[in-house]
Amino acid sequence: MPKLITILNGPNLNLLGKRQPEVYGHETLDDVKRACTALAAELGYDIDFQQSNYEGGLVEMIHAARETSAAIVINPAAYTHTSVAILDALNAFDGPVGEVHISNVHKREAFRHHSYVSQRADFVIAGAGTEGYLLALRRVASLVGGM
Ligand code: CA2
Repeated sequence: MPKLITILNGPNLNLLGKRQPEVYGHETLDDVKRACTALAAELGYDIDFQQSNYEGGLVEMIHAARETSAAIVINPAAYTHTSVAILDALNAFDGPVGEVHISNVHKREAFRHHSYVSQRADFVIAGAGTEGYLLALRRVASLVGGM
């Protein structure tokens, strides 16, 4: 039976492809989900792909992943820069964690340069567009494979 990888998306990412294409591109979150599902199948994994606009919702999804998933890929969106709660939840997860940002946060405003989640993430991909999700998926799969 294929192992599961949880892919989590934070606030406002439901608007992906619908606003600010100059920053986040033209692909929608459904497009990203489709591409991740196809790559995961090639790699021998199933994915649980979710989005929430609520900090507590994301915390609960991370708790659920403790029981179901071999790895987490997370784009915490604005909570990247504010959420100790998401960091604490990720610290209670045992498998690999990849942090993804569609935009290059380091080329943007100073408040986007700090990430609480990076204190837990095994790697960070920023500025690769939505392809960053696929790169992260390959990397967590190889980390799970090597564990
Ligand atoms: O670059 C990223 O992926 C971010 O995590 C996106 C967050 C931002 O707060 C982070 O600093 C960097 C924002 C997500 C909002 O996504 C939208 C997409 C389309 C239209 C409006 C918002």
